[in-house]
Amino acid sequence: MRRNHQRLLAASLLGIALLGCGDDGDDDAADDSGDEPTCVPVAPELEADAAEVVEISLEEYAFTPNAITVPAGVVTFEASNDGEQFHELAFLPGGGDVPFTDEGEPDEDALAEAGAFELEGFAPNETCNATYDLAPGTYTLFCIVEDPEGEPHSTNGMVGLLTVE
Ligand SMILES: [Cu+2]
Repeated sequence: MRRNHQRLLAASLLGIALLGCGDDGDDDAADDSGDEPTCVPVAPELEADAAEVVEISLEEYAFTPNAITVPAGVVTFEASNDGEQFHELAFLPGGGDVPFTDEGEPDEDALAEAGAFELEGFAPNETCNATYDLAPGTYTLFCIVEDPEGEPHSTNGMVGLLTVE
């Protein structure tokens, strides 16, 4: 499912690039790279209710900080992609390891069953916010965007621990 998503994303980026050739007048002047933003914020309408804003840096292959404690309730994660690849910020309620299938792929069914949720992957040099109303417990933070060798970033150590008190 994620692979399909990435293919679609690649196709849509290509589409944007092609459209861009004949549509220079609509370029976003505020974005000096000229690229379309890839961030899809989660629940921006809840940000005003956030009791805490957590800044987190995403890069190859780590979250910084990689251990975070927040109070239960509405929390905004302000995620900066400081790396050179796309990164996501995904949450696995209950903590523990990211589940994998027998084929060695991240187990999307098991993740869905566990109630995993995510800030979708976004491009380098972007900052993207995700706001959630969090219940107490532990959550594994992870990124399973694939590296150039096709390995999920989590396998390279891109994991962390969120404790909600
Ligand atoms: Cu990543």
